[in-house]
Amino acid sequence: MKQKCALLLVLVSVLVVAFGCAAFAAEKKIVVGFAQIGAESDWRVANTNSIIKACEEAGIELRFVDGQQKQENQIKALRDFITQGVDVIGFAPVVESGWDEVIEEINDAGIPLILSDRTTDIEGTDYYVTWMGSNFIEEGEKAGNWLVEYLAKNGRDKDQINIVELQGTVGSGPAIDRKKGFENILAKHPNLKITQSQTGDFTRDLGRTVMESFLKKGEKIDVLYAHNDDMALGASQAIKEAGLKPGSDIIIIGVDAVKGAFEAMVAGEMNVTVECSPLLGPQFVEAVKKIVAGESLPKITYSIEGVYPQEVAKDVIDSRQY
Ligand code: GYE
Repeated sequence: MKQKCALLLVLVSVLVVAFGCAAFAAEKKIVVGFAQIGAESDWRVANTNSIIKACEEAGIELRFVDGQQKQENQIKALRDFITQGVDVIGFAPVVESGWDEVIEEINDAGIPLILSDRTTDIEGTDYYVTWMGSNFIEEGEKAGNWLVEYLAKNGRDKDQINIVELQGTVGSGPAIDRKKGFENILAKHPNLKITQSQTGDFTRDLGRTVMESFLKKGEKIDVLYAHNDDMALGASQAIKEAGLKPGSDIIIIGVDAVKGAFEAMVAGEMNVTVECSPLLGPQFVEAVKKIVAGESLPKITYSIEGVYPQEVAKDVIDSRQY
């Protein structure tokens, strides 16, 4: 009898442990580390919210670090994720260069890497699983093409047009490529010239102060091309303070298509915004799940995006999600 009881006890204990383990395995959350750039623009805030919400909804444990636009902060976050042994790392590199060492460490640790929004200048594509974001060269080209058409519509296609440019963060993918794309179009139109160009680091404050300095030079300015809407909106303030009308005295082109740009267009103070979607959260979560399940993914997934000129702003403003 005693022996039987002991056997039963052992059996019950084994079952309890086995069920416990199974339950634990079923509950074991996927842990993701995400090294974000910062909170420099409305675009970035929308991007962060999209990622946090999608992870929450999917029951993924997200370890989110805001790098405050500093590369060293992002490198530290990535190293911490390695130490913590997260399942997957998500990363939006603030600039393109200087990541070789830390990415090698991620690769050596065998942690799958998803690039979100921006890329690096590391050769090849083996170091990451998948990248999702926008085609920034195309965005610059869309901005240039819109300008060419707009000038033609307004009978100004033969005029000498002076353009000032507010660039994004120096060395970042979108700043390099939005400049390149825009210049690809200008190259076909010698009467369109960039007369002043400086970085505004994708922020509203710098957009305003750099525009102030452009205006102080006293040269004729026909067009402002800003690499994002936040800088365009900051610059618009400076234009008003100089006694000029943004959107009519100076044509204003932005990128992102954030709510603020639509409000400015409805008020007649901005002329166009080229869309760049920050709503990458759902796609990011899909990628994480597929990686954990051992499924394969495409190396690049570009967002599908449009161009919104002033004349459509009133009709679409309410449907905008960011
Ligand atoms: O356009 C800008 C942000 O990398 C696409 O970063 C992103 C850019 C976006 O700060 O507003």
